[in-house]
Amino acid sequence: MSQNTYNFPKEFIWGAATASYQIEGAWNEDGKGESIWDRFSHTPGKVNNNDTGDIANDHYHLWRKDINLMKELGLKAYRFSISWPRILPKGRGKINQIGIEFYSKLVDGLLEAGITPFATLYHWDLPQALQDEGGWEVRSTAEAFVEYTEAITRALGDRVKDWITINEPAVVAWIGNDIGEHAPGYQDMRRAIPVSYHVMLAHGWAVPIIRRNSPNSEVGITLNVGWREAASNSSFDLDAVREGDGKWTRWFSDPLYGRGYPADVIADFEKQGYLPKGMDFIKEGDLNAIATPTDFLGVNYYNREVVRSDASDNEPQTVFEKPKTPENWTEMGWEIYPEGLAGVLGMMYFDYKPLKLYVTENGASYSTAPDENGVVNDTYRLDYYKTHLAAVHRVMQAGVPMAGYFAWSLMDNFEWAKGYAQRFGIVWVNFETQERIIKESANWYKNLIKNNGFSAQS
Ligand code: IFM
Repeated sequence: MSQNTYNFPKEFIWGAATASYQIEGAWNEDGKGESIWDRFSHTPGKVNNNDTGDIANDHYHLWRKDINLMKELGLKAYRFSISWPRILPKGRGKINQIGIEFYSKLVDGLLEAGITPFATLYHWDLPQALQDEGGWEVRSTAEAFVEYTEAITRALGDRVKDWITINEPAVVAWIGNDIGEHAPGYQDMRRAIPVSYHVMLAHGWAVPIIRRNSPNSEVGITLNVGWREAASNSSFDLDAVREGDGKWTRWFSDPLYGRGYPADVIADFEKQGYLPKGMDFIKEGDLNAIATPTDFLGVNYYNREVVRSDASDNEPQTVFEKPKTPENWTEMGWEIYPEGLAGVLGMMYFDYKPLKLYVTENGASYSTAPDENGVVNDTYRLDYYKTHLAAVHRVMQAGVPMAGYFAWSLMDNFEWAKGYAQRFGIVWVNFETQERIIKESANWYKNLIKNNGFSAQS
């Protein structure tokens, strides 16, 4: 094998990912209940340009066309999420059969096309009715998640054999409830901490239900794992990295793998006054539930963060971000740093030893539009995929059991608070006409899948 050729094992799973609110549209059709993202995006000023997911990619109606697209690309797997309020409009209670049928037909269509469905149960569209009762801040929402899991896995468990419980619990907790940029939009760490806890509890409670209703399936959770580097070797910068990794990663991965909550992060939160009543939401047996063994870990990775403490007597900075050019930074304002993907995969595997790992999301936002011939020549995105897949290949050589890779995203879609201004798709979407155009990055990915590998020159 030449040094610049990257071959993957024959069972390696190549996929692309989406999420319900980002693509489905049909926000109030066929009995679907309101979600917190419907409420949030309908509130003026919350989303760039006041964009909403009301129509989005109209995937709810165009799903057959989208499966054809996946078939055309040769995808082996498709990661999508299920909209909880489409199944249980009020979050619990009466099941909306039409909602179940939508996903049932989608799954059948995927299987007929030879594409393995990977279903995520929660990718942020909480039923608004549950938010009105306190949302993830209260334990009863984790209980309702169990009811929802029961309903959907009973319906699809015979055909879906790969399940992801929660997507990015850190984003749910910190961006939705502390930073406030996502629904429900609170800015309050005292709320966000119990939120961070109940999403993990919901995950743990769901695992045995999925196993019961979906025999021989595999179950995991997806964490967003960022790569942080200290801007210098000063104790301030190093401690800022510890703090960031602690809050964003270890706070979720430590309890997941049976270590309980990290003492240093609890101490940070106490010092900041965020735990006035301690961790009184932890009840007997909960930590065991959160640590229920899983079959895989999903990792979402996008960029590096160079962490600089603002301590006034800090040492001079020695580590710098790359120059701000499009080959180094995506339009999200995220630095491109493929070594960070190798870093997070190695860190998560060698620290926690999950049985196997998937990259469940990785990709780049560039708005490159079709040229006069209708070709979308998205070179920067294509380069991003090449360098990041080389990183995946590298960690596999080092012994990390990687089972698959999902490009984010199958198609341009509603990028949360950024609306439609940010395009992550390997397929272009014209949101006026719903036309889809396969971008050059997708053509490259198609070739890679066909050859089960690529060469750096291709
Ligand atoms: O679009 C999101 C996705 O829903 C979750 N992970 C990050 C992506 C890019 O921001």
